[in-house]
Amino acid sequence: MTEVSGNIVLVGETGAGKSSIINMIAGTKFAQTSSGAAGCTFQSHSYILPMHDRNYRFFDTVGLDEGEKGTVERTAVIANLYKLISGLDDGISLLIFCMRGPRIKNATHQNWKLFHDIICQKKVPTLLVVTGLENEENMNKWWWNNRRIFEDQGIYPDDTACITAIRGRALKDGRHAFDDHYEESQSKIFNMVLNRALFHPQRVTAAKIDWFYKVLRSLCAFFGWPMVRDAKVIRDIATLCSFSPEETRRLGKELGGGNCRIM
Ligand SMILES: Nc1nc2c(ncn2[C@@H]2O[C@H](COP(=O)(O)OP(=O)(O)OP(=O)(O)O)[C@@H](O)[C@H]2O)c(=O)[nH]1
Ligand SMILES: [Mg+2]
Repeated sequence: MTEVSGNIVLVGETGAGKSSIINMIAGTKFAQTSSGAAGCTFQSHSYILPMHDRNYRFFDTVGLDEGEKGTVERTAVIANLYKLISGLDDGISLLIFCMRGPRIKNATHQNWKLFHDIICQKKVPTLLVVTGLENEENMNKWWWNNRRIFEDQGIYPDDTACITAIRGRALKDGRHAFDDHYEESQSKIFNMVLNRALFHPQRVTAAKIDWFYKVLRSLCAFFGWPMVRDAKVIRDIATLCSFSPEETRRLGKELGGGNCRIM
């Protein structure tokens, strides 16, 4: 069996370039990418990829965005996050937070808080990777020019890579428009992962239901969703997450303030 040195989770809004970064690390097209308006990755996928003489398991997650979501989609987003994180019994070594530059969106701040502060409880080193910087003469300069905006919003990454995650269109000579930026980006990502991934991964789900409840509450607050109180929705979440009857009862009590009959 392949020995894996750690789990690395990529998060960020839909279209940020998470799947493209996985492909860049793999050196081949493993993960599906999409230029369409709708999100492309609907379920988290994991890939074991070699980096020098180590193997890491990379998780390509479902992108979150600010769009209108119905109860069903909302439930699925929450359940997917839960399944992914709670399934990592051997912990997380690194979080890679992706965003699409050069413009900074509101969702960036919300997603950072959700993943870095709440889900990973500030325990896991977090890299900020800004994609879409192929038109910058010097990609690193983007960070020097914009760093203050991030710090003003409480975003302090452990390291940052300003990159181009695609090679761009093919040119007549067989090369591609962004080959130079792409290759520079690839080596940045490799170095950062090897330097920053923890040797001793952090487990982040000590008390399942308490943690789940906190995540749910924050998701609702950030995205302006009404807090989940409906018994059927709670039952759906419990089924999607494979909670035991006792866990389902506790979740219902937390969410419904004890008055909610859910079984
Ligand atoms: N110009 C440019 N396009 C990029 C870059 N990175 C990714 N893209 C393109 O942006 C689109 C979305 O990229 P994905 O890698 O599918 O994004 P994702 O974060 O996996 O999106 P979801 O799966 O929907 O969450 C694709 O068409 C990519 O080719 C980049 O650095 N520059
Ligand atoms: Mg994707």
